[in-house]
Amino acid sequence: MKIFYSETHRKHDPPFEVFDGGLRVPYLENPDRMDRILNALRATAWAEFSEPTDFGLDPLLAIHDKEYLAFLASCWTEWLATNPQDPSVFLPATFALRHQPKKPKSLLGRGGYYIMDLSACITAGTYAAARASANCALSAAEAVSNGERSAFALCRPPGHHAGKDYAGGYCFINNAAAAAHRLSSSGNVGLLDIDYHCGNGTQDIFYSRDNVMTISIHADPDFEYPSFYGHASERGRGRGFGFHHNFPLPKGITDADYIETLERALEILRNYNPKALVVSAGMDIYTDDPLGAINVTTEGIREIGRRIAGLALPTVIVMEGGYNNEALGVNVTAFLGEFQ
Ligand code: OKP
Ligand code: ZN
Repeated sequence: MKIFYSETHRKHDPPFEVFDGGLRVPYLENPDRMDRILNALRATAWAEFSEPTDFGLDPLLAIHDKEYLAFLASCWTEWLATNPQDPSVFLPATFALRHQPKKPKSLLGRGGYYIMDLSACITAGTYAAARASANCALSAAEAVSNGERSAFALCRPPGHHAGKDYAGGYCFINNAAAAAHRLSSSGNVGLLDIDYHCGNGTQDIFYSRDNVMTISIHADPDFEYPSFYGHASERGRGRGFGFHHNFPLPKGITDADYIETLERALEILRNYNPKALVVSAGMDIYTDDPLGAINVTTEGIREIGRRIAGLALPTVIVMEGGYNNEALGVNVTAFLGEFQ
């Protein structure tokens, strides 16, 4: 299997994050996650590593707002120019309620407008890392368009919380959406998000479209981040109505219940009959994940991979979350191994 990976992710290494309640903790979405996955993949017989191609800004402008991307690009330089008290991260503490969408001029104002929460802090290398991450997803999409049965985009930072014009949940550019949009030029695309958290950014980007069917299986937003999106009642808008599905899950569910929900999602995809599939593969569904509260085992993750692979579609697998670093390698290889 072709795996697209860039060392550029290391430039994004925030020194801390702020948890609910205000506690400063080491950043959970850290470079060590990639090292664990890389080590496990290198030990397999089937992993074939490639550098991503640089696809430039156009494929990103197709899914993100121009001014939002400009904000990401210039934020760091602008931040340093303000002589901040703590120059290690850009992190606004005032957030926009978009009921009255007045775009602010100041840097911190734009931060509060374009960032959803305190986990998406920007550092010197964040924009470069996010661009490289998106290029991994676009490269995997290109490989699948050129006939590969599947390809893996080893993306970091992740992308599924990044909407048209906002960052959030460790995400800045929506890698899976970039891949799906690219594939949609040659036919309908299915996008299945199995990360523990609702893929609200992906939902936002494709909400009004009928040529990318988006499905997210995740912890119920009634108790879990991202709180404002991911309910079953959110079905799409306009011509996109009926082309988005959320499957909110209760706390504590185990393999068998997860697979039952997965089968309902797969049935929708079979009926849609897309030309290609993108999987937002978050491993935080794992039972021992520090951010997760459901109990899917490594064997469960392997079975999820087997069933998705059973769709027999050209498939781009995009790395999203997963924060039990010790278990990440074994879980990712268990999942990917089913696509051989
Ligand atoms: C990113 B991905 C919950 C705080 C949540 C952000 C979580 C982002 C998850 N108390 N902080 O979907 O794995
Ligand atoms: Zn997640």
